Amino acid sequence: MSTLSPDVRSALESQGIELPSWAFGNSGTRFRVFATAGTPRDPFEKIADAAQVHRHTALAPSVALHIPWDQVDDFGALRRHAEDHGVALGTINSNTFQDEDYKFGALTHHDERIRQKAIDHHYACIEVMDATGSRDLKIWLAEGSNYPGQNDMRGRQDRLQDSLQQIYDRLSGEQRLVLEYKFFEPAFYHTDVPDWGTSYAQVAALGDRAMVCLDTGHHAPGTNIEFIVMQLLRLGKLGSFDFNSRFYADDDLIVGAADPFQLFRILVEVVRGGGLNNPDVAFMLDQCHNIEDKIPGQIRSVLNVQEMTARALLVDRDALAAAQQRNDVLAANGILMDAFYTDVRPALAQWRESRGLPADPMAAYLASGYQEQIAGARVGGTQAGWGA
Ligand code: PSV
Ligand code: MN
Repeated sequence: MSTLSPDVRSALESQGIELPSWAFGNSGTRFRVFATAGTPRDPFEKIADAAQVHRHTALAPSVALHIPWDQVDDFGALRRHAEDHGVALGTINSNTFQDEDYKFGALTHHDERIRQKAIDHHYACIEVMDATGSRDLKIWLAEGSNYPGQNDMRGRQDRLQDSLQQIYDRLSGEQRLVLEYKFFEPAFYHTDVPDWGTSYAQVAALGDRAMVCLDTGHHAPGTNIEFIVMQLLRLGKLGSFDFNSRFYADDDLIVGAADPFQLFRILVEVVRGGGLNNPDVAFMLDQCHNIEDKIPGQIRSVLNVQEMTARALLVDRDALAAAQQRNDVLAANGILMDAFYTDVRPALAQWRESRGLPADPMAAYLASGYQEQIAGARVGGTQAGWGA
């Protein structure tokens, strides 16, 4: 395919994908965290790197922060720094998974002192949001148990509801709470928010500005994620995506790497359900680049989302609906597959050029000299890592 229709072009033009600040720091597995020359030493340098992704793709206008990893003295200054670099500060992620006190829980803890400490952390995150202009507070909880009988799951669920309510009541204006689910890790017997249904039940009890966050790496193998996307859009509760890719566990690899077809199917449901360019549905990445360079890793990620969005937009909806109506199984499936198998890359390259963007953002970044520049300039200090 060599050209995109005006409808497809205008849908793609509005697409924005939020980058995670932590993608620019060092990361790794529990076996080794590998350092990379030029890795940012602080949130200001992370933002500068994120801005490179936007510069070459026009796809990544905002950056999510993780607190306390991105704690700074002056969030107003960080906000201005981001604006000077042509990006905005986005979602604020709370973190209750790296403090000794939270070994047995945070927002679910039966010890009222610890539970209050976790609630207070979220109040502090809301203050950060006030300073950064962020709309969304994203909560992912590393809470649960490892052994049957270890905990009273019901009591924890009740305390979670109460904690979330207190946090929700602290939000103001347009601010929202998004609750992310994950069925395992670091707890392996039960987690307190394991699935979309639990997240939905919790946020539905809070109010309109509480939504579900779907991280594509947080499901059991074989889960039909696009069904969940459909259902949450249908219910008006899909607040955000954390896009990444998994082969085995929560791999946090480049989105679309393991299963481009799954990414396509998810985006088909996004388009079908009115989730594309819908301000209620934030597209974010949640990834770590363990062995590949981080900035090109993020460029590849946003391009993968763009490419599969373009293919999803190619689905001939009228023909599909007609085939479905007449129960023509093979024709319906064929229509979907035709869109999936259409190589949109030449058309996307041409369209980028027509907008003054590089046809090949990966090559343009590599040729820009930025990687060499940061490797030479960022000497000394402590490189940011997952967790700092
Ligand atoms: C948990 O696995 C998670 O997906 C949450 O979004 C965290 O904030 C993030 O990963 C940390 O990398
Ligand atoms: Mn996530």
